Amino acid sequence: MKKNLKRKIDLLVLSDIHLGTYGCHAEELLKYLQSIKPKTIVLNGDIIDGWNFSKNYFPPSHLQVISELMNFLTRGTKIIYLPGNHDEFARKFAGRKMGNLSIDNKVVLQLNGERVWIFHGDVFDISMKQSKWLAKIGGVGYDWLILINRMVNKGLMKLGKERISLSKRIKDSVKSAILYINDFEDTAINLGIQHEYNVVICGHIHQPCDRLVKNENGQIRYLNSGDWIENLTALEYNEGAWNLYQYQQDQALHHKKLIVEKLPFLKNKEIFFNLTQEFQLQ
Ligand SMILES: [Mn+2]
Repeated sequence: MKKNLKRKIDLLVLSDIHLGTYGCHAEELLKYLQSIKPKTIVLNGDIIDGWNFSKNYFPPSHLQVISELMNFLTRGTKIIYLPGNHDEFARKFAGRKMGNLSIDNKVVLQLNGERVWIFHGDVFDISMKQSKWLAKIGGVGYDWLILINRMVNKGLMKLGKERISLSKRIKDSVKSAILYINDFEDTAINLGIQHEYNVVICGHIHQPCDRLVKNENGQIRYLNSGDWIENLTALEYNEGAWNLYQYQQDQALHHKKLIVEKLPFLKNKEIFFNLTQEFQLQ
């Protein structure tokens, strides 16, 4: 039997997977998860998209991501889940621990003598606090945009033209979006320096980043794990070094076959039928 050589990683930071949305690249994420063996995983928010749950879109590949994370837990990987604004329902469990799984709002890790501060980052969104509903509409609109984008790209590919990213174009061209990203990063950096952390790690803005910042108050490394809608990125810490993983650059993985887990993903009707059978109510 061919031995499955999985890449060992001391710490993996993943965020903004947005399971349950059209934009989520669950299959690519699954391939990535199947290629690694992390000791600890920090799920840094927006893992499941609760806002879009009502649409009833949750394909098997999205369920398999959850299953794969459960497999990690049973194999001894520690998972620290820091919910974000899209999965804020889980924030009610902050401070709880169940075996290898713990839920919190933020975490401080000591890595190679460095103080590493990890949190999702929506706490900086004043607009979120003031008009949550507006932000929610924005979130749904974003998912529609991704869907329209996919159809446009299908058409473009048929015509032999290159794919485009509408949301990236909008983000890059709208001044307020650029300002927002800059503001977010500056806020995280300044707060991190103020609290004397060596590294600050966020998610939320779907903008992967790894940079060392020095200013008059001190210096810090700012990292952002990006997302699995547009950038398909993660942060890996191994043997004392950080690496911004980019699926798009990982050519070897593109050709690898996805192992589809044969799980009985039942329809609601079947689940209830089985239940009544199990209890002999029929
Ligand atoms: Mn978020």
